[in-house]
Parts: sequence; structure tokens; C-alpha cells
Amino acid sequence: MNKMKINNEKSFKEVTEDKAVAEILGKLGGEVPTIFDRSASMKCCPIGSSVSGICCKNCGMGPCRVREDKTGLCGATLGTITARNLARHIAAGAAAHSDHGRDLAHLLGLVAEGKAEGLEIKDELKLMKLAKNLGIEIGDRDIKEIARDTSKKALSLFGQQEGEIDLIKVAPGKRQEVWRKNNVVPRGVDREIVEVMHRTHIGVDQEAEHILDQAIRCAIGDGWGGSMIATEITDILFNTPQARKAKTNLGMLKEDEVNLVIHGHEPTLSEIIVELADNKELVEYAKSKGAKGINVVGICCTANEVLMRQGIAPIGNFLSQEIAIMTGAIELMVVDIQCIMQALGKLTKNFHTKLVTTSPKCKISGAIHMEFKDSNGLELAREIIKMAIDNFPMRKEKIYIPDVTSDLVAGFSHEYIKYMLGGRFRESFRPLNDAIIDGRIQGVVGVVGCNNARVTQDKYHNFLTRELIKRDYLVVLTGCAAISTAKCGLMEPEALEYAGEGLRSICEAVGIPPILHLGSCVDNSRILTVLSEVVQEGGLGEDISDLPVAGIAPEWMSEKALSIGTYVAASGVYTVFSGEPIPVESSSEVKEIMTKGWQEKYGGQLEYIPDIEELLNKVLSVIQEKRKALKIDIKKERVLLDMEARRALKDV
Ligand code: XCC
Ligand code: SF4
Repeated sequence: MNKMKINNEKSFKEVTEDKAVAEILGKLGGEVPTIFDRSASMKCCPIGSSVSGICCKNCGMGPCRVREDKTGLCGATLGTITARNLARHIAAGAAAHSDHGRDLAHLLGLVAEGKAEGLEIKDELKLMKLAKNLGIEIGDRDIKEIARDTSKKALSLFGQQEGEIDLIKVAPGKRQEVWRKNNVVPRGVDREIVEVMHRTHIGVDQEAEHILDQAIRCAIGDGWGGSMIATEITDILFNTPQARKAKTNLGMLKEDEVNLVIHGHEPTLSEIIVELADNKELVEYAKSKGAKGINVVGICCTANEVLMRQGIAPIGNFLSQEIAIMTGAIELMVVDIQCIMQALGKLTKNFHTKLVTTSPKCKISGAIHMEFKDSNGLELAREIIKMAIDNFPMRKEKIYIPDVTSDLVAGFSHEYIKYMLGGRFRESFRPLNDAIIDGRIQGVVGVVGCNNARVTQDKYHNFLTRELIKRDYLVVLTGCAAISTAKCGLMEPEALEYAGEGLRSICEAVGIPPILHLGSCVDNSRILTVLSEVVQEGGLGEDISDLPVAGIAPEWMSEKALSIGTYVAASGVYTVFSGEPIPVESSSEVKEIMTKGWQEKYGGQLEYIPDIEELLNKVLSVIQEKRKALKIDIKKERVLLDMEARRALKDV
């Protein structure tokens, strides 16, 4: 282990922009190895970079290492292998999101039948909306019946074999036509994932463009299928988010309370834990063990879910998970699925912290497995909280909690944004469209995705967000990107002062911050819904591809991010990834297909630009081009009206 490399103040700042993480590394870095040490001592495998070609291990004659001038044993070319590898990544990402969505669809059915203890339908209006989109009869039927049928129909979309998945109808009509024309409307969520796996098996699909079209069909099944189902049903069962204040970062751990961290992606058990942590009896029990109370906080997207609905503090994003344990203040970390480092199993052994896995899909050696089975939620949550409390007196190491916190505002569902814009009785995206048309808002940019140990933690998210709002671009965030900007204080209400004049005037008038936290990774589907409704509102073209918007994943690392980027591009948005490594770097053919080729076919593209300033400039120029095409690029003079002029206007 190369401890020397990062065991000094300067290099801590090189690996993270998060002050709390840097502080802990400064105190304890090197004593126990973390991902930052591993990243310093192990370079990325160079295969895949343009000079070294790419590797295929799709059959037992390989691995074959292939370059521009050399094929694999079977004759597969560089372009084919690059496309196949990427398609498989996308299929894995889509599978992760969709399996998460499937579980929620299943859960909705159990709740409808009263078989999920501690859970109920919280947002009936939202249930009606989803039921309608899925073609379920509403009439004056009982809410439970509607919920049961909605669950059944949602579940059927995963295994559907023919036709089209219903939710693509949320997209503008013109967009649906683009997909139909290119034959990429998903027939069923699972079916497209399976077909990617089949087509990338040795000797099947061997034309890069054709393989990538299937990857697109699979990704659309994620965004407009699995992920959308996950978001909608989470809102139905746990409430559609509304703006709420909260705090973030490691300073939210409490020295004198039982600290319980929820980490992963699934909201269900976490929601129950959060609610139960206020239970008087349990709080009394904690007091009997010498603690002042029970403090539930989160990491990664489970944190985003409970932040959006309950205001629970996210104490960190992906790269903070080990660092949080190193505070010595965590009694128990309960994890479900996705983005949980296996390293936690070994790391927690150095501390009193208990690591508990709960999903039937995820076990980690060294962790205690306590399985969540839909119907045992309340009982399991109580057991986990009790275990955390019992562990409080077992603290042995020195507690070190950095005094670093930031305020934030989160909870921007598409419904809430619409409500803020138009007011309770006239919910509408009109004010947003008007602000974009008159240039006060130049465009909307999604900054999404992960942390990546090869990139300074949070740096790109924060840089881009600052630069964009300064130039009057409204920024929407999800996932770890959202936690980044929250940690550096960009989501504080005062952050408005960093925004350009036009954006600030709108935000002040409407009462929203210039940076909107839309939720977890599956909630990127909220962005799709917003874009569709903005198109429908009128004045900005007829399709998502006409809108002055872009998507960026500057610190991505997970396969889910690749699936997200692909469905966003396929929905007509200019999408750009940064960071390293670049999975298609070796093949100019594949890069060309995903940029020029997709632009022609889908009106959106997925590009990789490693240099962050170059990336920013590209995003700005793409959006300005869209404004030009819409003929809204000429900045209209803003006339300030006095009271009389306002009255006169009203009378017209
Ligand atoms: Fe995971 Fe969603 Fe990535 Fe963060 S952002 S590292 S996927 S937790 Ni989605
Ligand atoms: Fe090599 Fe072809 Fe087998 Fe890939 S599928 S490992 S290129 S022989």
C-alpha cells in the first residue's frame, strides 16, 4: 500500500474537495487503507485507451486484445468489441435500475393487499396519474384495487415481450416517432436487457452501429421504464417530495447520540428506520445506554431518497463511505444495494461499527446479514435500531467528527417545481418556458452521476455548477453530484448570490434556488418528465431535441451512469461525460456513431470530453446553437415596469 503518496496535507486536497473528508484523511489517512490509497497505488488498466486497443473476453478463446489493425480470433473488430463492451455495461446499468423498479412495483401490490407492515399509500393523486399512464381503469373504484392493478401492470412491463412499454407515452409525440422510426421502442424492460446479452455473445451482432441501437433500446427501457416506475412508485408509497431544508456532511454525526447510517439505493427499509427512530420507547432505550438520542443519517442515493422526503442529512457521497466509518462515531451502517464498497466489510473490523446487509441480493463478507422480506419491515427496522443502540457503549476508538456542515434545500420533484412556478391553482411550466424564451434563463443543464476515485472528489460537479449558474443556466442535480454541491454550500439559500442576474431574478420571484436537487439516480426519470412537460407547454419547439438543455456526468463511474447517459442522449439531449477512463476511447468508429451518428438519428448524442473547461465550453455552445435554432438567441431588453405600467398591462 502506497501510504506515503497521500499521507500529506497537499495531496489530500488533490483527492477531494470535501473539507471533512480531507480533514479525516489528514488525521487518520494511511492508518487504515481507503479507496484513495488504493487509487494511488493501482493505476487503471490501460486496455481501452486509444493506444493499447481493447480487450474482449466474450468467449473461451480470449481474452483477445485487439487494435485498429488486428482483430480477435473470431475476426471481431475494434469497433465491434468496443460497442459490445459498452452495450453490456449499459445492460448492467439498466438491469440495476430496473430491478430496483421491479421491487417497488411488487411492493405496491403488497401494500394494496395490506401485506406490507408499516407501509401505506401516501400519495393517492400520484397513484391515479401512474394508473392513467398505464391504462388502468379508475372510475370510482377503490384505491386499493387501483393500486393492485397498477402494481400488476407495472410488473408486466418488465416481462412484456411485444408491443411498446406504456410509459414512453409520457414523451412528446415527436420523440415517440423518432424512436419508432429507428425501431428502438422497448418491447419490455427485461427483454431488451436480455437481447443485449444475446447479441453481444460471440458470433451474433457484429456491426457497431446495430449493436449500439440495441443498447439504446435497452437504455430507453431503463429511463422511460424501470427508473420511471421506481420514481413514481416511491413517490406513491413515501410521498412526492416537496422543498425542505436540511444539512449535510460528516459534521451531522453526533458524538453523544447513537449514529445509524443508511447507505445504498432502496428507500423502503430506510423510510421505516427513519420513522421508527423517533419512537419514544427506542429513544428511551438509547438513553438507558448513555446516548442522548438516535441520529439517522445517510450516504449515496438511499440518503437522497430520505433527504427528499424526510429531510434526513446526507453525510456524504460515494467516496465518503469509508471516511464516515473512520470518524469512529458510527454504531451501525445498514446497506441495501448498489455502490456499497466491499472494502467496508474489512474496514469496519477496525472500528466498533457494525455493517448490516439487508437485501436478498447483496451479501458482503464480514457483514451481518439481516434480510428484509417486504412483510418484516417494522420488526427488522426495530431490530436494527436496537442493535445500533446496543453498540453505543462499545465505542472503543477515539471519536473524530469534523466540524463541517452546510445547509441545503432539496426536494424538487417535477410536481413541486411546477407548483412553485405556477402557484397552487395554476401549476404550470409557463414561467420557466417564458424565462428561457426571454433569455433570463439561458438553458437547463443536468449535472448528475457519481464520484470517481480517479477524479478529485466533487471537483467537477462543483466547478460546472458554479460556472453554469453564473451564466444564467438553471442546474438540476441528482445522485452523488447533488450531494457534492450540497456539501460545498452551493445549495444554501444564499447561493443565489453566485447566480447570474437573469437566473437570480427568476429564482427570487418564484422562490426556488438556482440549483435544484431532484433526488436519487433513478430520479433522473424526473428530468425526462420535466423536459416532456416543458415541450408540451409550448414555445420551445416540438421535441426534447429542440430544447436548450444538456446533461453532464463529469465524475461518473457506475454502469448505471452509462445507461442514464444513453437514455438521455436517446431522448434528444446533448450529453457529455468526463473523467477517466473513457470506455470507447480506443475506437474512433464507435465515438463517431455515438456523436454524429446518434445526433442524426436521435437528435441527441453522448460524447466524452476529458478536459473540464473544454467540456463546459462545448455545453454552452451546444445550448446557444439550440437557442439560435429556436430564434431566441437575441437577448431581449428587459423593460422594468413601474406600478402604473403593470396595471395598464393587466387591463389589456
Ligand atoms: Fe452510486 Fe446513486 Fe453513482 Fe452515487 S451517483 S455512485 S451510481 S450512488 Ni447515481
Ligand atoms: Fe476473441 Fe472473438 Fe472470443 Fe472475443 S468473441 S474473446 S474477440 S474470439
